[in-house]
Amino acid sequence: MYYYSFLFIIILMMILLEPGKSEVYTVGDEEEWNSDVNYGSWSHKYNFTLGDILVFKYSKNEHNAYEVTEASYQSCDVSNGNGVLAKYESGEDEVELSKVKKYFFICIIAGHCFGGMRFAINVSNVTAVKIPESEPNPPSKSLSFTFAGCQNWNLLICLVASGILFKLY
Ligand code: CU1
Repeated sequence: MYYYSFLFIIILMMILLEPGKSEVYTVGDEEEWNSDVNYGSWSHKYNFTLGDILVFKYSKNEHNAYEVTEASYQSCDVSNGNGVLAKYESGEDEVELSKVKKYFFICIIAGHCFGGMRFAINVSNVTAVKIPESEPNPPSKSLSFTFAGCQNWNLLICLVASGILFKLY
């Protein structure tokens, strides 16, 4: 019986912790952050939520990853630093999506942005999206035949049910 309680707690924890888990996405997946990759289609593969992390992997000095405004994303123009919100240039940049908003990323090396090294993503709030999934969990109902659960049941039915379960275990 102790073993089953322990198992139940583990399962419950997995269910409760799952919605808040942040994901780590390597931009471009195995193709990483490079020329000749269609990042428009890459960015539509996933639902990005608050707290997720984007990792830009590329050869330092060959590329970079700038977070820019929508205008600079459209024009590929960040001359004089216009429209730049953040600069990432290490070659392995981790960018936490810490705001619910639309993010725009480009590479500012000449020709790369127009060549395809740009994408936009919509970051949504975890709780707003995941609420339907965390509604009453069926597992907790099927495991409510404990003595504590007897308060909610006709005592006789409950004791019989508990007796059956004890024999089964
Ligand atoms: Cu580039």
